[in-house]
Amino acid sequence: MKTFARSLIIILLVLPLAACGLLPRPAPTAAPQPTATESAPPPTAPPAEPTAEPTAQPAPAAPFHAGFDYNGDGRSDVAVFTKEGWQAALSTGVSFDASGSGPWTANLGMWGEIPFAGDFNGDGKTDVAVLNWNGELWVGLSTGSSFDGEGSGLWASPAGQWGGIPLSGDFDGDGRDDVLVFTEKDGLRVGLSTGRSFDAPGSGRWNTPAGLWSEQPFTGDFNGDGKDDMGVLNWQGQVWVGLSSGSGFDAPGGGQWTVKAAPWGGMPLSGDFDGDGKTDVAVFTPENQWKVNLSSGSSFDAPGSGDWLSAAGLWGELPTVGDFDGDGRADIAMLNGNSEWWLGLSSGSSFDYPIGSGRWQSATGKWCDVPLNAPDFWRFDHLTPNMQNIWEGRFRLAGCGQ
Ligand SMILES: [Ca+2]
Ligand SMILES: [Ca+2]
Ligand SMILES: [Ca+2]
Ligand SMILES: [Ca+2]
Repeated sequence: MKTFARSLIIILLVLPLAACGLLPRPAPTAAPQPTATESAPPPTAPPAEPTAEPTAQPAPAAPFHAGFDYNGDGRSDVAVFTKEGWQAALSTGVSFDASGSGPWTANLGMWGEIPFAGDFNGDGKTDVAVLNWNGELWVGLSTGSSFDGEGSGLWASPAGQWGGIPLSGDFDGDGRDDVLVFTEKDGLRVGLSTGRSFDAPGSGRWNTPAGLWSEQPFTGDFNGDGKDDMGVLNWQGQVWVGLSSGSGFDAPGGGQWTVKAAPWGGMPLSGDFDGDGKTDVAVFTPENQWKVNLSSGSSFDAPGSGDWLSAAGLWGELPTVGDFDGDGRADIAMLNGNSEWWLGLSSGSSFDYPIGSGRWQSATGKWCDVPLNAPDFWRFDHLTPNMQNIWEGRFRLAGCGQ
């Protein structure tokens, strides 16, 4: 009933807009607008940040996360990392300008460090983190209106390594998100969260049958057992999965999973797009197609997989995934070169659910800002431009500083 009531309210709010033609599909926009250039950040010492006071954290109570929910109201939001700091754009279900949106104070993060997000203390509110040039992991815990909650600061971890790609997920299934750093030489380094550090017992290198450097990594609970897994899209358009046992990505059932379509050259994004509790993989292609590969628990070709129509998404825009309308199915949000957010809400079989899909008003999000948990290879290329890798030159942001 609650969902029905909310849907009804949304319908009543949005139908007049739709009738007036105010929710069009985005016209193909011009190339991203270049803005002021800036030089690459120097690899200098990290900012002076306050040392965290060790504090007890409440027992984890949050369910497995469905997205990135910075104020903990059940709808995913977006956050961006900017040269001026952190900003949150909180979802109302039909826009990103809920009360509390805007700049959020925090004591971490310098431009050039690699930002990511997760609910690291398991309180139901998504937190932010950075991997810095010293291989340190700094965390800013969400209070619901800022990222400087008690327990924020430098979190000890064996996982950090500059040059690696940080990803989040609850790999041991205890309700707190952990960190995985995908590295070139040291494989997969995991830091399990204690609620105030990433060095819980079991942290360290994790074995996996999947994942070679230069493949495109992503995380999610692909078999729906409550522990987040890792996967990669490789050059041959194959998807390999490492299922978490809680102490490694080598549980039975991992390996190459059949996909419906996952072309190399596309951008893999993970999310539970059909809301069945198992994380799926969508590959956004340069042809502006969404190839959705639904998880069966042992493959990515469950019924309903295929090309999904979408109200949003042009190649070159920056995508992120979350359950922005809070209906239990993961949606897509794209930040475009005009500093607009466009939403493709999942109906369970497409990204053009009529209520709420289209452009969302937002208090934050400019081109050159870094949307958190956008595909990691993009951030990697963007933020470490001198590092040679196969993606270099493909995902440059015009005018954002290379
Ligand atoms: Ca939290
Ligand atoms: Ca955990
Ligand atoms: Ca799992
Ligand atoms: Ca699913």
